[in-house]
Amino acid sequence: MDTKNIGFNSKLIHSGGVEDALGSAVTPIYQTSTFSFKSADHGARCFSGEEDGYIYTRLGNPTIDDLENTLAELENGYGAVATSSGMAAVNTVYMALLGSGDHMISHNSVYGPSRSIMEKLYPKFGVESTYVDCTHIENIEKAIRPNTKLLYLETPANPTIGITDIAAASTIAHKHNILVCVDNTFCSPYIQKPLDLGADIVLHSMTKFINGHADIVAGAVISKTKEIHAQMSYVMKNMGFNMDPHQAWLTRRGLKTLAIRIDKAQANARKIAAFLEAHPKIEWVRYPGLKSHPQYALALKQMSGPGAMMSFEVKGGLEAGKKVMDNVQLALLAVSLGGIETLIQHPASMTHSKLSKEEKDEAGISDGLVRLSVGIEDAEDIIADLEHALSFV
Ligand code: LCS
Repeated sequence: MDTKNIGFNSKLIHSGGVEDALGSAVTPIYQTSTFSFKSADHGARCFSGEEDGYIYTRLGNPTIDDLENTLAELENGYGAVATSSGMAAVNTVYMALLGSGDHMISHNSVYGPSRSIMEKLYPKFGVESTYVDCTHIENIEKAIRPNTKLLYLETPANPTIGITDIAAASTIAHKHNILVCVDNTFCSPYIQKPLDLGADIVLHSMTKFINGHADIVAGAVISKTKEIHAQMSYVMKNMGFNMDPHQAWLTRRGLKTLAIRIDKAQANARKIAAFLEAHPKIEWVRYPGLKSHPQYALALKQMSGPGAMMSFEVKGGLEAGKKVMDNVQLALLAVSLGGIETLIQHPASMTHSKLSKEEKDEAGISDGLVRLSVGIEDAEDIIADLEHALSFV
């Protein structure tokens, strides 16, 4: 059916499907590396693009198409490329849009490797970057140079939960012919649609909310226009950042329950944030659903809900935070996020450990910051777990 004009929840279930000869309700796993041609001429037509047809799985596969088509519809983009990991998606964007002599501006607290590869690897290819606090929009304008090609945002940011105004940032960037990419991992399109707000590209670590079950690593890049999508597709296919069909099938299955998973995790997160904020042993809590969040009003404007990610600091800094992490029983002490299980971790020694002390300080990643990804367990049990762990402080 034509899924263009159906609602978000209906798209989660019905978009993308590739019809097969047996009428499968679910697009099957086409676990094949290659596809045979009907004739030499048919093969030539597929290669020239004269005829649509599958050639080789790195270049396209029906199970992967099912996922990519769905993602493009959910984010209101022209097209999507699915990648083997979120970092493959990040590299797809960097490689497609940046070359020797180009400059990128980004937010100072993005996922650790998204920043460290830009500062440690990309300078080898002549790419320059500036990291500023993009939650203060004037910092973006100040950082623009004549050679700036890309504004790379992550909002809410990992792990500070800082929120950048996507519409305002896109207006500034576009005045200077700069493309805007938003890492939408913390929200998913259920909560935030960066392309509708003015961005040109959206990326995801689908390892997180999109798949939602902590059983695969995956990524995606969704582009607003045909031209940008073609650039992303070229890099993905030729750098070999592609996804495996089985990985795509699992991701598409997980995606079907995105809205109901987020509804439950978010309802839990609201209760947990309120509990933590009122707790005498907690210094502060950063959660877009709390009025104390510095960008609370912006969160209400550009996100349809506060999500399920928060960070907080226990009074007593790192040692106190470690006591909490060592004494939780229901929550898993683990990196990653956006799954059905509650995860707790310490960014300064884990996900953001490759950043220098100065970079962490500048980004607001204090040694005592603890990050919580709220799952879909019973809120009372998560709260009881945190309360018990906090009793050790
Ligand atoms: N973007 C964001 C915002 C992320 O949080 C991550 C991973 C990535 C990109 C990279 O995706 P991956 O290649 O892992 O699929 N974030 C992680 C985290 O916070 N803990 O472990 C991984």
